[in-house]
Amino acid sequence: MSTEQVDARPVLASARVTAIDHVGIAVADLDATIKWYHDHLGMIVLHEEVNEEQGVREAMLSVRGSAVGSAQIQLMAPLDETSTIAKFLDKRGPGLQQLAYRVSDIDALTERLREQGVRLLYDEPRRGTADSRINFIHPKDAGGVLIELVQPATDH
Ligand code: V0V
Repeated sequence: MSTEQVDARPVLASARVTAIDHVGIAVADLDATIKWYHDHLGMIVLHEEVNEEQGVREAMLSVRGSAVGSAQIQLMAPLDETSTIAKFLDKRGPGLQQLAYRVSDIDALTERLREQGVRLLYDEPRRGTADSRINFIHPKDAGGVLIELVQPATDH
């Protein structure tokens, strides 16, 4: 093992991806889509909120009886035409918009990613679902996938 690999270990231990948190789907009509997931797949809403800064009304869905911490489906509808999700719907139509990884230390992880030349969309993490802290890796640096990094709130 090279010295470089040994040196990276403490950083990796504190700042790493711990799980797939959710898959984000852009939708035009949130209520109609929630009903579709319920009626056809039996999925239930665990959480719903409006995030003004991100320009979305969103719902987190899960499978009934799933373990705490299981990956969820995030349905996002635009609040208005300036929303990122409105632009996405205009360009591509409804569908998969992002893949979100849960991380243990978003500050340390994003610092390391920057050092590695990976573009983050925000200088500092912003407020995500349920007071989590979020940032995004530019899709051009992640094989065409918009990757969200999410550190849940400590009391969540
Ligand atoms: C754009 N591109 C994508 C993409 N959006 N590729 C994969 N997945 C996506 N979702 C591609 C696009 O095809 C272009 O490729 C290139 O990236 C640049 O796109 P653009 O049209 O010039 O840029 P915009 O204006 O569409 O912006 C794209 C970014 C924007 C990613 C910068 O969507 C953004 O800021 N996203 C982060 C915020 C966000 O997504 N908020 C909503 C979720 P070509 O054509 O040049 O090859 S809020 C949320 O998840 C919350 C609250 C939470 O989970 O807690």
